[in-house]
Amino acid sequence: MQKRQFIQAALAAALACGTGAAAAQTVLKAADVHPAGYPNVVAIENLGKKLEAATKGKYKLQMFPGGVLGAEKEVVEQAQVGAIQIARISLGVLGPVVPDVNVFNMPFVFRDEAHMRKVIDGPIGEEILGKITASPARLVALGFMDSGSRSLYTKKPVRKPEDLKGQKIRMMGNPLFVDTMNAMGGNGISMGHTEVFGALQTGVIDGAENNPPTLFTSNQYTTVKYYTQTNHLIIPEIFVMSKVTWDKMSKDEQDLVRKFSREAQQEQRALWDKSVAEYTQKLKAAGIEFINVDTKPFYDATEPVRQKYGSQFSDLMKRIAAVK
Ligand code: BDP
Repeated sequence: MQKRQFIQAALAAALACGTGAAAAQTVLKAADVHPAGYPNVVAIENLGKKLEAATKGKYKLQMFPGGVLGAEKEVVEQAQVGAIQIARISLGVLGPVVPDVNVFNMPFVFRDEAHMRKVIDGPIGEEILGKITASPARLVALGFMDSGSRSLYTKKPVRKPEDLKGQKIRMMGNPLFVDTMNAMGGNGISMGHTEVFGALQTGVIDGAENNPPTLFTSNQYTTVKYYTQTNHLIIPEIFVMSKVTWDKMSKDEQDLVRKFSREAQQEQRALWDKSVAEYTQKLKAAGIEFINVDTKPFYDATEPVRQKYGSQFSDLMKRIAAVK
């Protein structure tokens, strides 16, 4: 190629890069175990759309719902090394990686969901986000999401802790939860979310615990009959960005991510409330029997768990209790 022609070609290529957004595009892979359409998935997708528009296409979020990038434990590991850029996970599975978050993972630490929202929206919530980001986990905490209350679902009815005797109940992967279930009277078995449906079908476990939208959308409801409203865990969800990705962003871009994350948190909450009502209806229509129980015996039974794991957070737990 002649020198002149070469320069022209190089110029044309450079121009194409400047105008064609795709050339300079950074894809942000986002992972969620929930299916498309679930409130958390929708809110993160919308965060991505806003970021793409605000950065004129420099960033494009690609959502991988339904657990296709792995169980939450693996998703966290991939986010830590930068293979996944945004991970939406339960705080439950983050506990073994960032022990500070376990204060929210304690059974009955919140009086109810309204209490939990007040706490995560206030200074304690900010502190926990800050602790995740400051920890050696290499994750930047962007925001919380709602996950309602977790209650028990089983093939045999449960009305009191004694009814759980001999029942194998799946819990999220965190020793705190296995201890919680054992204290509640059952046998806690930890496994990843996407394995639970099969384990219930084959009888490897007798039950599990979760919120109504998850129970329905995971199809687990087809394997059980009773939903006992123990509300023993009220665990916020969290979404984090890989620090590898965060560090490559400019300050302005980071500010945009922060702004859209706050909006995602609020958007998910509105979607969440609708989804709890909708899926509670669907579960009832599908014949799941909701059992209202006195939660006091379950609260009392789990006191040793709060003692064991909560002693390191005793000041923080007092502050949480004081939030009205
Ligand atoms: C759901 C959470 C999800 C967890 C799942 C579980 O939204 O993040 O993976 O529970 O039980 O409520 O593993």
